[in-house]
Amino acid sequence: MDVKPDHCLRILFRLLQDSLWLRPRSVPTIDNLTLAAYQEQYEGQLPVVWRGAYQNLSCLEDGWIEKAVMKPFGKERVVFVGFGKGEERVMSAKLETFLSHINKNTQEAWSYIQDDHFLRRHPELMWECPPMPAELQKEDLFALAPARFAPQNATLLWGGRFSRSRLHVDNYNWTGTNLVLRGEKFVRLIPPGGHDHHLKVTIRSCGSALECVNYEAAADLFEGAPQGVPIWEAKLTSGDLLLIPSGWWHQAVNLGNTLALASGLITPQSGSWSAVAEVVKYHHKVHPNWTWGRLPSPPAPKTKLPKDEATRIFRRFINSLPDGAVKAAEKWHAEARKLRRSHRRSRKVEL
Ligand SMILES: O=C(O)CCC(=O)C(=O)O
Repeated sequence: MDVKPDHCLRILFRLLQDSLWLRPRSVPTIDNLTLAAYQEQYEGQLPVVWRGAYQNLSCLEDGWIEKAVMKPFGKERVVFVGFGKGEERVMSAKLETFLSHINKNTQEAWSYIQDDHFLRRHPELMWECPPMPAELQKEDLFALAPARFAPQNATLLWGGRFSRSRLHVDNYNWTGTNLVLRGEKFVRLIPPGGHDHHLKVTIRSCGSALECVNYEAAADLFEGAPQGVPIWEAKLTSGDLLLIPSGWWHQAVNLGNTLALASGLITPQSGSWSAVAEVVKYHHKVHPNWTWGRLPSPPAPKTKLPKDEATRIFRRFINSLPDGAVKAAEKWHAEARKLRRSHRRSRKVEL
């Protein structure tokens, strides 16, 4: 066979590219990252593990979880995902019952608390242990919106070995945060790009007060990751805060009894326009007849949006929301209140 040299070079280049892509790249871990350095080097660009973001907080001290969470709320019901016989089911049980099984997980059968309501029922826990540092929280553009549109953005994550989240992109393409308080987890991430067709993606409603599109993939990055997709990875231990840029796919697996808090925010350089686009995309499909006010124009692609421009865009977006979105958000809150009351009632009976 006559093989041309440029053909050989192309094959060599492809092999090199594949081997680089097959080998996951490490997410940088930075001790004592400053907000300015984060914004300059990582926000909207690359994931980073911020080690030491929580140095002086009592929630990282030995015994805090037992004293502040397990003892007072052991009899309260929590929402968890149970995996068995190849399927996941959303279930609920008393926290103490869940924890009594946490070391019994196997590869084939595990359970994982992924509860969006628990921390909202107990805001005092978040005063002691904010899911993200205050200086980052201050950057959240959602603060510009009326409270009825604010998403539930504090998830309690608690699971034993083998338990894992699904590969997904966070709602609103926001900047995701994942703070580990106890134990260890392994996280893999994929940058946004043209590789979604490798991941078997399902698109649903995100289920927030202000609806948006949610992306979840059938692919599992810990069980034969898809070929030709660039993967980044990090191992998080107690006190580590992972910051996930806008639009990055991610999935985590717990390596032992691991408690973490996940949250998110919309920052000027990571997702302000993309959050708008996700909300508009959802409503355009589901409520094509709703009337919007004047939407902001999209920023030029790949520009670094200054804070005042991002703020202007987000404000105009909020002001343009249709009446139907306002009513839907109010209905959503009424239902969430009912759910919280029913939890409180069940707590009273059980005590
Ligand atoms: O730690 C995990 O299981 C991942 C959680 C997560 O990505 C999320 O809640 O958005």
